[in-house]
Amino acid sequence: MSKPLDGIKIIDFTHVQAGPACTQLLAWFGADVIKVERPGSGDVTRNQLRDIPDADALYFTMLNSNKKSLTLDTKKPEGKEVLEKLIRESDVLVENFGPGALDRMGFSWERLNELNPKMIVASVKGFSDGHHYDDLKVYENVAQCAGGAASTTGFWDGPPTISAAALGDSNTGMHLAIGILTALIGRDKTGKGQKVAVSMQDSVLNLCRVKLRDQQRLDRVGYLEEYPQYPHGEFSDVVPRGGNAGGGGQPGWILKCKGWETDPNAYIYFTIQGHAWAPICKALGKPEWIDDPAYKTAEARQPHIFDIFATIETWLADKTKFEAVDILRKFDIPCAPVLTMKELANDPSLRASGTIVEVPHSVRGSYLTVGSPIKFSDLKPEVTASPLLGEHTEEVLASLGYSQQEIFNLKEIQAV
Ligand code: CAO
Repeated sequence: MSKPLDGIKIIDFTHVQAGPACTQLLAWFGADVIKVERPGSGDVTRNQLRDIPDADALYFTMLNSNKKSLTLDTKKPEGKEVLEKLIRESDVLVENFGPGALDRMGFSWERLNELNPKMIVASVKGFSDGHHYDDLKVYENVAQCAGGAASTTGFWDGPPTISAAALGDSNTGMHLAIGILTALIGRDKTGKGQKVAVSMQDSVLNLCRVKLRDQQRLDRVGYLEEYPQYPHGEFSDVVPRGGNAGGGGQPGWILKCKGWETDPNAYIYFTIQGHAWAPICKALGKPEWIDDPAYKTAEARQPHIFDIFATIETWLADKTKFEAVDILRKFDIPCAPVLTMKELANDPSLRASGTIVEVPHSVRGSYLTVGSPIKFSDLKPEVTASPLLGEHTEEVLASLGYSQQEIFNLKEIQAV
């Protein structure tokens, strides 16, 4: 079956997570993604957090499916020559090296544009060009701190907290994928390539948009009525950490269910939608709350919202998280069990939808990974194994016109 990105050739000069997440997505949708890796070692994640000796780590396999691997020492003149050939016939180059690394290698934007004016050059950096921190190397948690996520995550009486979700890495990769696809559509109109840059700080901040909303509301009125600090606690002049409070206009919290004393994940998230107050009262067996002036409106409920949550927890005490959700869903209440990775890995719905997939691998046996979260009516992305280091070196070099002898020579001088 043909795929929308068939025929788009991408030089994947990425490593760790942010860049590989982007190119993996494009590979699922049909792009020919050639991962360029340093001979002998390759992407550092091949070796990080290994669970099977001598097999590529899951960190690598889960971010590099559907790609080819070409080993190439791009600091050697012979390696540079191969890369130049590849650049001349590719559509996109994606990189997430530390600041200045590509320039030092001799492949500045100007040089790349000269080699192939139609090529899109896409980069991830920690901070945007010209930012006062643009010389910094950045990993996930650094970005979460710099992008406003850490100062607004966690509980008010604890330290700034990092989210387990890869807001800095994979999220930035997704932003970059959107930028690349936009530039490809732009190229269809202009015939020209362009530079696409996404910073991890900006991508985190983009997801923290509602917190910037809250800062401005706080500046204006001095309080934030949906935060647990309202109305009994104090507000300073910065957006506080709100624990598990709902971020929009719907109060919500994580509530204990049966078994919470021994199971750290026996919880549900419960949302109190304003217009769903009557069904909530019915579900909880509290019909008298429906018209009680102390409960009837969101404004009346807010001062004692935690007493309401405590009442709901009493109702939950003899129900597992799954039983509770099965009851509450009948009343149209937005809620979900707090699911563990083990539960998600074995969830039949996620297996059926291709969100969790099992991928055969020649060295590991098989492994689980997250498939495409984007579903199409005319495309079913198939996830294939990540490549072994240099698995496609000969194939790619031959496609560039190198003879067997020339490939042998490149290997001899360890340029590939
Ligand atoms: N052949 C020869 N050299 C190669 C090569 C190849 N195929 N591929 C990479 N290299 C070289 C680069 O030229 C560079 O060399 P110099 O520093 O001498 O110029 C070096 O390898 C890579 O440097 P780096 O700064 O990218 O790597 P690092 O491990 O020191 O830093 C990271 C890693 C992620 C902090 C940094 O790359 C970075 O800040 N990237 C941008 C932000 C980013 O994407 N972070 C997210 C990572 S996911 O958590």
